[in-house]
Amino acid sequence: MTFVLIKSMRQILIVASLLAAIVLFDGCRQKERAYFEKEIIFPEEITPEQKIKLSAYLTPTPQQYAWQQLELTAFIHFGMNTFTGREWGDGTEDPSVFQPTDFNAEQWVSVLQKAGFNMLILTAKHHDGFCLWPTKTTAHSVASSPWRGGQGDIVREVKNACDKYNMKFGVYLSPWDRNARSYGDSPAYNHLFIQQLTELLTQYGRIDEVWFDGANAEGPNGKRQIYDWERFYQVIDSLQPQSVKAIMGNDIRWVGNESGLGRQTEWSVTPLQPDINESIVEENKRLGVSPMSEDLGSRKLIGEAKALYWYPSEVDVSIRPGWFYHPEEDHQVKTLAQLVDIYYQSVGLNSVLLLNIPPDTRGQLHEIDSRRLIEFGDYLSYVFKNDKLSDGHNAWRAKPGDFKEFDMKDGDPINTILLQEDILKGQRVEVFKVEGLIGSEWIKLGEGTTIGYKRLIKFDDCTPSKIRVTILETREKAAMKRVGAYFAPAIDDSFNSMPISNNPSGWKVIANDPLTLDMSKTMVIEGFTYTPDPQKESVFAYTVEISNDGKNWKEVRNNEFANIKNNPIKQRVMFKQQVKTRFIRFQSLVGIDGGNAPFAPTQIKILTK
Ligand code: FUL
Repeated sequence: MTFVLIKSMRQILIVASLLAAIVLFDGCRQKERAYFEKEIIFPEEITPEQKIKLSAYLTPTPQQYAWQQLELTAFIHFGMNTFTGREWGDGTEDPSVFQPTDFNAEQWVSVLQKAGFNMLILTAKHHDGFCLWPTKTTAHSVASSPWRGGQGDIVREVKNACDKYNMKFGVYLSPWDRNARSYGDSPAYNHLFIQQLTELLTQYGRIDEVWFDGANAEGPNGKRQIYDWERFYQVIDSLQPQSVKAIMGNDIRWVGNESGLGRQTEWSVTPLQPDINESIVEENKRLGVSPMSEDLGSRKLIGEAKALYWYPSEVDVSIRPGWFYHPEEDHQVKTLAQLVDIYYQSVGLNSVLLLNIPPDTRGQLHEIDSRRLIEFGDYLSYVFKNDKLSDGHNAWRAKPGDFKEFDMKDGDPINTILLQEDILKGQRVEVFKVEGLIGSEWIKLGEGTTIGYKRLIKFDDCTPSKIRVTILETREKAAMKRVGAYFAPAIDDSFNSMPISNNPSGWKVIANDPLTLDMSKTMVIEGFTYTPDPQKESVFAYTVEISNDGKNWKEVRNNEFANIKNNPIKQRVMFKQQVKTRFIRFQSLVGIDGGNAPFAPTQIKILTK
């Protein structure tokens, strides 16, 4: 407590001298001022206007900044519920029920890595209290299960796989524990919880995120557990100082829903207090804010605040209806279009996406989920590796009303603009607009409020020759880091698009030129997609043939990718009517530059219903 007080007094002194500088230097901007990492505590005499100005100098800690750049992170809910079919176990489950039949952590991590994910957070203990590592604190763990003869350690195997694939690793440790007898007897349970935390943070090497769930209820006998958050944080800060603490942790804020929806106005600078103790809860009440509030950073709110925090948002959502695997939800895996929407509404709205993919009872990601993840990763890299601006990487400073024009590389269509502020210089933009020069007219493509680390704006396909970004309102001169323009192809979810290479159903490429595929059984096919490779000459004219025995072939398509030279995007070809076939072959007749340009297995996806 004394420490907190001294820290606060020091803060107030720093803020007071900064304030003096602002008053003194107002109107004379050549001097770059000091920044505040993670928090600013306001002195009492400060005006609302001065608070707004100061808010522009708040920045993330290095840990928060590293985390923000991960963008795509994966949640893995795996545990007792996987085997009981429940979402919340009650803690009375028999450990013998936990028995993955073909556990393979490398399968999880390799799929996630291919799909572009940068961190995996594992439910080391969910609310049922069953620990996925052989903890000394309770017998309710993998050590009491028949899996690997009681010698197994899920946390270890997952961490080893993450290390092998260069994937960051985090742990979810549920404070609410429906198995621990001490739960509700506050000091005793806090002691147990700290021991569990210590085991996880000392036995597995580097941990980059610790996720404390907010879900909570009374312990046995109706006793309410009072958690010692301050001590939990100290344990993490001392054992894994590079780690961020999420949700009931003071580095990363829950976005406020589990549907994958960010806010249109998303301030990482907020008066919502991240630490948890009674006076803080009171202060949040006074301001009327909680992680679910729509407004977490307006001028009005800041005007009423006593302090501000860098407390950025994380969007957690499951690829399936539940957080744990249930076979009856196999047909409810989110579609590619839904996942891409979620991406635009999380990463594209100044948040990190934490997408949950629950392994099945084998202990592997289900084929449907794996395929969808790879499609998702392929789609994102296809879109965002093709920036259509030639000069969007140049940083620029913007005061209200300032704009900058950017050149499009060629006459490609676009439908997405990416904007980034340099958040190491604070989050400052309050209103912006984006226009495109179409013919001789500037047409508004989109507008918005906050930008922050990243903002994506989606609009109808168009082909401007220039892009103009105008910063209309800011809290201080904004530091713009990056502008990008992209084309995101429309996604038709009424079809399944099946990859040929690494096909989950074991399809085989039996010849490369012409590209010939054996699907091992008769399939009903609606068409195919072809994604040109910018490094290679694209196919121009082609035929597609089908066969049921691999010997007698029938042509079902003989055509050209008419505009592929000017618009080298994914081509979708639908057959006049669906075909039933076991074998299919794709013959390139000529490339766009007159050369021999065979189809490659990685470029083709088969569309089925
Ligand atoms: C919630 C929990 O109750 C769910 O089971 C899940 O773990 C989700 C991420 O958080 O609060």
